[in-house]
Amino acid sequence: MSIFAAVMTGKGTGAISTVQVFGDSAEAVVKKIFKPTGTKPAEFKTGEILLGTITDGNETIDQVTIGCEQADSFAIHCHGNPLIVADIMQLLQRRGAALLTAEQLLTKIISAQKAVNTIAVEAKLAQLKAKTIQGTKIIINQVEAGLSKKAAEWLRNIDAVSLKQISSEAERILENSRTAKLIIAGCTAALIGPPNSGKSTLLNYLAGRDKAIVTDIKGTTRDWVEAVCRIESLSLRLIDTAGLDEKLPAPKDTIEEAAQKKSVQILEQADLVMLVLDNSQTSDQLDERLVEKIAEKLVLTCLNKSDLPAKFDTGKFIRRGGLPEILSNIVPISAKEGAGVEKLLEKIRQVCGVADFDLKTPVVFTSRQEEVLKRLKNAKSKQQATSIITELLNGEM
Ligand SMILES: Nc1nc2c(ncn2[C@@H]2O[C@H](COP(=O)(O)OP(=O)(O)OP(=O)(O)O)[C@@H](O)[C@H]2O)c(=O)[nH]1
Ligand SMILES: [Mg+2]
Repeated sequence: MSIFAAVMTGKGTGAISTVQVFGDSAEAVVKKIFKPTGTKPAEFKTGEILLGTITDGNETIDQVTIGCEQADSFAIHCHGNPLIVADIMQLLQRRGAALLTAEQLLTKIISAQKAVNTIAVEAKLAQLKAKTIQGTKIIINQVEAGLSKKAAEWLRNIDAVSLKQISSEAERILENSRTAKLIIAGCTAALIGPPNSGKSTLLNYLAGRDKAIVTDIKGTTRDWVEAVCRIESLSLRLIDTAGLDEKLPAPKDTIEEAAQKKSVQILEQADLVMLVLDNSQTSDQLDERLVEKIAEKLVLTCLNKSDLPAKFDTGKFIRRGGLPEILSNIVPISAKEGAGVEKLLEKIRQVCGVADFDLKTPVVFTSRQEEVLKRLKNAKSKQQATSIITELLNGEM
């Protein structure tokens, strides 16, 4: 006999929380702690919801509804106060339930269902963490269509399809997965640029509130500040940086050095670099060593303060050693007045490749799938390819 319980909703205070109970003794335990409204005893039927109270002996803990999802799986919807949720979980534990995380419980529930492949289990878990609704759609699409369909197709046609074709298709899937990851997990953008160019002003504008301090003193931002904004299918995490504009590297053991180190770290981990330049300053405002640091990154250049007379000359910037790629995606804006920001948002989606991404495209969405697909790309024989594709569909998580 087994029973498991997990809180399926996020931590903190919400209107409603859900506690999931699962296992072959789930029904018996739920019946002991649940008093349905009315006089009839609790009678659970799959697909039905009952209203009542959760009680511990004579003490009522909360009024709840309980959905019977399967004969051995129940969703208790209680009030979102974390103290109530904790009380219900403790009560279940005293009644013999093993307390699990939402992920662990979902894995148990899904794995118990026959005829689901590993991708389906991974999809259920990954869906919980997707940052956008489009992200959840990409994941769901991999179960019946997308990745699963592609894998089944490879297996079905293994005699007709060449290893070279499988390899190039796997490569394509890995490539598309990088874009899908931005939609599923969100995109981190580092705001960098010379002092006073308006990085913090832009962050505040995009965040819709004053998160970072803005002054006309160079080097105002010292600590890094972040804000999340949403651009349709993209959840964009913006990080304002400091100190990168000082001469690199900064003197040892100074506050500038500490800020620079943190900013370099942020820069390296960022999916996108938003380089903020000052249109009212000359083209030598950008340190060459910073240019080198962003050469390998996806860069979008915001030519800020476009409301002021222009002193920035793109031709001169390139002649001075600035890379033309840095200016290939350049958008004039005024972060102070909001001019050009709509265009900037559109450009961000375009540069990230999410603007017209087909949500049904086969992609990988877990590190296991990615690792398996990388091996498939280099498979040396049809036999090896077959076993790798089978592993993609049915391998251990
Ligand atoms: N005219 C004009 N002024 C701007 C614009 N954006 C920012 N500013 C001004 O430029 C100054 C510097 O802005 P910040 O946002 O603090 O610049 P920053 O890049 O974060 O500066 P540091 O943190 O010092 O590196 C402030 O006085 C802003 O009001 C703009 O689009 N137009
Ligand atoms: Mg700043």
